[in-house]
Amino acid sequence: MRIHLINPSETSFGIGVITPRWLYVLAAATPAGYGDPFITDETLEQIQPELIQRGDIVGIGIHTGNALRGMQVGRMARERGAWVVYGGIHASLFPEEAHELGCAHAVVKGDGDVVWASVIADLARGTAQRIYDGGRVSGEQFLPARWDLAPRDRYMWASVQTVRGCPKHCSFCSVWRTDGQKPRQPASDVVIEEIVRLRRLGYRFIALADDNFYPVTLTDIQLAEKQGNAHRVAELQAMRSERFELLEKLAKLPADMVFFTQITMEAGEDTRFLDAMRKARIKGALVGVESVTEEGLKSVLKEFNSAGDDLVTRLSTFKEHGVHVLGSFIFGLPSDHPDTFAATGALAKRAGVTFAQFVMMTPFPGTVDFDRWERSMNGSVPHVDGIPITRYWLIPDSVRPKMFTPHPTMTSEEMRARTQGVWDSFYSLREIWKRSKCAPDLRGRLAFLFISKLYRQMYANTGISTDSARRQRATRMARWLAVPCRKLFEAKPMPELGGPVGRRVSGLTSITEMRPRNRE
Ligand code: B12
Ligand code: SF4
Repeated sequence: MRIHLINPSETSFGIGVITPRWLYVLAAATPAGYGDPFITDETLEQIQPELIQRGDIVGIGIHTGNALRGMQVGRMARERGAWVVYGGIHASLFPEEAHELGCAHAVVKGDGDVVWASVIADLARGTAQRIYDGGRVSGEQFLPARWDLAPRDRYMWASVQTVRGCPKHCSFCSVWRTDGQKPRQPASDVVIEEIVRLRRLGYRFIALADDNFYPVTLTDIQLAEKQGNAHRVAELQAMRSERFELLEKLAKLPADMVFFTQITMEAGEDTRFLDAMRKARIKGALVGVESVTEEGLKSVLKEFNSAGDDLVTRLSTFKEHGVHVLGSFIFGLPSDHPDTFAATGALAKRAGVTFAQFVMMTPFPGTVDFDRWERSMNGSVPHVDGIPITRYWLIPDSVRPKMFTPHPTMTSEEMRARTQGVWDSFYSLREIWKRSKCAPDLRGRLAFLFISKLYRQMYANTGISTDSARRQRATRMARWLAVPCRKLFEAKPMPELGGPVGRRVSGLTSITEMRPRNRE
């Protein structure tokens, strides 16, 4: 009995930008007695069916965008006589779906870190349950990933998680519902140890796959103080201190390391935090800007974001403090009109964001938007190819609608074309070259140009409602660009790098310094 872990994808680029972390976390959760799992990341290459044999266990992790491909892979594995288990955010939200489609033997809801070993043991005994609930494991139970199993020459960035969950409740996001609103943080030394292992292997670019790297804001603390809630103040301060502790330890890692994270723009008012990020070499962050107008922000329940000129100031502050912004914007909100597209593109340029993504409003399951949309159908849901539109991820992409929530004034084709126009303008050679001034020399500027073009190809035309012709064109271009780009992320392994030395004071690790690795 062999264990397989498969990250499904319709599109394979040969090279991956970021390692899918779940694959290597589940590999770590696989009991040693079964040997190292066979890992296939289809964003690199498609699975070879002959690898799967009768009696093997196949774990497939799905989010909504790759659920359909995940079902195809599961069906194929079942036909070959394997036991098929689904997990991941989509399986957590729809645990019955893979069963109904005849693809699953078992489905895991929630975190796999702890429950995966019991699932395997049950399958081996022939006593598998239909559905397992892995729950939300505590920060101490997060498993560091098995990076020794990752192909070093295929990824640009590795991924490490420093916090799961987010206290906000944006209407288009399911994270706060699935991962919870209470942030869960592993001990900083555990995070550092994992990063050290990655650096030893030759990874120096690390994406912090966090939902929100800044889970406690200054406003949260002030509010709790105003309410006279001493317990809450202490709790928030402790969480904030843990963030600073991690940042200080990151700063002690080798000087060539580069980190990237995801964060709310509230950090723009906390320059002490931004400075600590800069020292920790967190050189960039995806910031969910979503909309540049107050109305737009209100409609996505993100009033804590700034709009207009305040937004420009907030985003510029990141850059002034050494943290580059990848601004993420949503188009297709009810308050959007034809002028919104160009205005958003212009604001992104004015605010000096280094990268930007412009995504079409998509009602992802588990979100407030999805619930609203489903309710708005009043029980009479249109079907496409026999599939209710509220299960759009199962509709083959050749007939899948391009937009799910109709806009009051614009057609979906108009919005798609205008969105593409913004991508084209933001990523025109001229604009990229202007932005490339942030690089120190000509080589750096050329590297910036390549990466910008690759980013545009990988993300502008690969959304869930993109048709296959567009996706194929984008994929061809991305495959071509990915090879030279990955070279830019290569680093010499540092096998001698030591791990953190911790001195425990009142149960807290207070001192961390890097030491040469003990050779014994
Ligand atoms: C980092 C990240 C990214 C990164 C890196 C992606 C990568 N290569 O890994 C980037 C920035 C590239 C990205 C892009 C996108 N992302 Co993203 N991303 C995340 C984020 C923040 C963390 C994912 C992560 O690595 N977590 C750490 C691992 C360890 O956790 P995990 O994947 O949940 O796995 C655990 C369990 O789910 C379970 N599990 C998972 N698989 C399996 C399988 C089995 C068999 C079992 C037993 C258990 C199991 O066990 C694991 C360990 O506990 C999540 C938010 C989240 N909380 O999930 C969003 C998230 C997954 N992304 C999301 C979206 C929408 C996108 C984009 C479509 C955004 C966009 N519009 O462009 C793109 C799509 C990219 C693509 N083509 O796949 C949504 C997905 C919503 C949905 N219903 O599917 C999420 C949930 C965020 C959100 N706002 O709602 N993303
Ligand atoms: S979009 Fe970001 S800030 Fe909003 S709930 Fe999701 S993770 Fe939190």
